[in-house]
Amino acid sequence: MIDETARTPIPILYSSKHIEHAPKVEFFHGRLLDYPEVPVRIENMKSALIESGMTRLIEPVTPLPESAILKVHDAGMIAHVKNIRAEIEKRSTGRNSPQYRSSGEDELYLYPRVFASRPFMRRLRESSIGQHGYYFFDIDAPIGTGTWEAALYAATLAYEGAEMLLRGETKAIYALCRPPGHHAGRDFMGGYCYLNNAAIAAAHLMQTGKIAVLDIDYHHGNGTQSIFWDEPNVLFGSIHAHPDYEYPYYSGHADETGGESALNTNVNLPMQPGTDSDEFLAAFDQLLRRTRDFGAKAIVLSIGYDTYIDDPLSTFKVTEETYQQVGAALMQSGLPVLIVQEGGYQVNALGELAVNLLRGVHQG
Ligand code: OKP
Ligand code: ZN
Repeated sequence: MIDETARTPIPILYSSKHIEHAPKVEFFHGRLLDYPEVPVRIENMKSALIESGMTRLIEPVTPLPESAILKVHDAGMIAHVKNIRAEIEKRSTGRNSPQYRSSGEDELYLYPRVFASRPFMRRLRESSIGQHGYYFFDIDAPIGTGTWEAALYAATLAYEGAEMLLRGETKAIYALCRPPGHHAGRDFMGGYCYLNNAAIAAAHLMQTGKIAVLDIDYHHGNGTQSIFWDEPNVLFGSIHAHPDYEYPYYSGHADETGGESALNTNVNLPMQPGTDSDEFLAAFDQLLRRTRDFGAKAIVLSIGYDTYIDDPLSTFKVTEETYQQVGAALMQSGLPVLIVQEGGYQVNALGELAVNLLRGVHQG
């Protein structure tokens, strides 16, 4: 056994602001299900990582500069998420509040419901509610009064991680972002995501040269892909469940290879249901090869543990040791690495899976 505490600790970035974002339900095929993207996900990872003895915890207390968000996101979308708070408060306490309350006990979250989805409806409205269906592409990312702060600090963690790499303080960092970000594009949100944490970090890291964003969450990172679609200096590589059978359905195909000014800088490796550890690791090696050929100066890893065999959202069969191999392979690239948390919903396993990943990073 290696004495893990004897090595330089890996910084982990955490903020307690995420706890105030806690939707209770999602609407799925006519049923109300428990919302899978819960605060305890991050709390479990945080405790396990501290107990592992491999890490040191950093909690930023001031948010990232707004200019860093605006490199990646539309100002109107940001204003919408910030301003909708007033709409929520009005509806929670106003004279018409009872009609919006189902039980009277839970905090109110606004869910998009009417979508500006065809040219004749695609008009940005003045009202908060009118804007809601313009900026969302699905109904899975509700907004409550704590959502903006949580998203802001999740982005801050990713940005601070990028800063630490730029200062050369460390070779690897883990940002425990929540809510996740990879489904958020320049001017759209959905799939539990509001601000694209990984993209904000990558955009900041671009000052050192070309950057690779490798996304190994179970779901295709449609937001990150779209943000860097026409950007020749960012390679976006993704392993995910094939969009023929899995969310987000409209992107993630292998023939999506980049915009006209960024040909072959987008690499999608869609996988079949039942994908196992060997297939997953082989695909990850492909992404690392592409990263090397691309000449990237740093890697942002969008990590989702929803590829895990026991994840409730997954059809993959990736086992717990596999994340250690991922971590080791990642460090074999020799590049500075920022790990950004995306999905993973088997809450009781997440601590172990995160520790395994860092064990690989530590040894690799
Ligand atoms: C976010 B991330 C399951 C419904 C699934 C959206 C999935 C978003 C995944 N009951 N809806 O990529 O892990
Ligand atoms: Zn996912």
